[in-house]
Amino acid sequence: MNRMTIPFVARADYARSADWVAALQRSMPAQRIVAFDQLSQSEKQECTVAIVANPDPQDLASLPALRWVQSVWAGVERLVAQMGSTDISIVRLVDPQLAATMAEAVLAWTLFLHRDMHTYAAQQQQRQWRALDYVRPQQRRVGILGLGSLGEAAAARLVATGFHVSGWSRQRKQITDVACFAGAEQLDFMLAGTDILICLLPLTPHTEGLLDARRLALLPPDASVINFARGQIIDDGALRAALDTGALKHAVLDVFATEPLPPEQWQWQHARVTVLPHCTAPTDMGTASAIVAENIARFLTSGTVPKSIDIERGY
Ligand code: NDP
Ligand code: OXD
Repeated sequence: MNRMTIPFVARADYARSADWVAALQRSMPAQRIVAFDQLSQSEKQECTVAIVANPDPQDLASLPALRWVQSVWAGVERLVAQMGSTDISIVRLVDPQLAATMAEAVLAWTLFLHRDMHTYAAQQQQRQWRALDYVRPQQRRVGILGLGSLGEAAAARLVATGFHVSGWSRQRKQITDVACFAGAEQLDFMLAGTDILICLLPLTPHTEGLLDARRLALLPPDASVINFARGQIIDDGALRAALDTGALKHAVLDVFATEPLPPEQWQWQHARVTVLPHCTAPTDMGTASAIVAENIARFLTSGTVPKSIDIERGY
């Protein structure tokens, strides 16, 4: 089989391009992996597959033979939105290591809220010596929005730690020890019984602004929110209002409508907000490169494009 040239396409300012090209090359020694800006005009005519990290769609448009792109990120919502209707298949990263990393982060920040670490940090600022009542994990109701590759792994981790776990997806799922819900009405029901709400949904036209003022108000008093998915899924004004009044106890936010979060944004200074710099589940270059290499090898031997996202559905 001829050596194929496969471009790695990322935004011009992406700092890790060279590292990715090296890692991907190591996992696919029989192919030639090359940064997009190193491609010659004739090579551009021939590329049928590209590996991407949040690419500029115009770069992809300059590859006329392109059949599919493999993202090294799990979330491809920006690419889907920017590509619009397209014949190019978009394959996102599905990596058990990524799911394990996310599940670890979900457990860590759920415990942060469950054991009131934010309250103790605030009390320390006031030199206040006050022990809060202990709540067993079995008494804490954790609800997960999105039971895909990340949500399901997170649910398993929370169940193993003893939490009372429920989850919501588009199609109702069956997961051992997880109360599963689907559809708009069941979402309202689930929210009313959720102390810690974790968002692991993709951003789509259906999920944008999903957690609005009405739905946030369904959460019981003292509930908290964790958003590890995409900022636009929670209505920013509604979240701020619920935190201002104390209707929501705390929010752990790893994702924002604009990233990096601009210095003037309210979340930085809000006493009830923990800001994280989109760091909860970084892609592991080693495991991801191996998965990408397998997908590309299968394509080269059988012509099979891996399962791609459904453009209509948005994820
Ligand atoms: P999946 O596609 O595997 O899972 C998505 C889940 O959301 C599925 O359970 C799906 O339901 C559900 N869902 C989608 N739309 C709706 C809807 N309208 N109503 C109800 N449920 C819905 O995605 P992943 O689990 O791999 O990733 C989820 C998101 O996590 C990514 O899109 C990305 O935004 C984010 N992410 C964040 C990272 C970080 O570091 N902060 C790292 C990686 C990803 P169904 O099962 O019925 O299809
Ligand atoms: C991803 C992310 O989608 O980091 O991989 O959000």
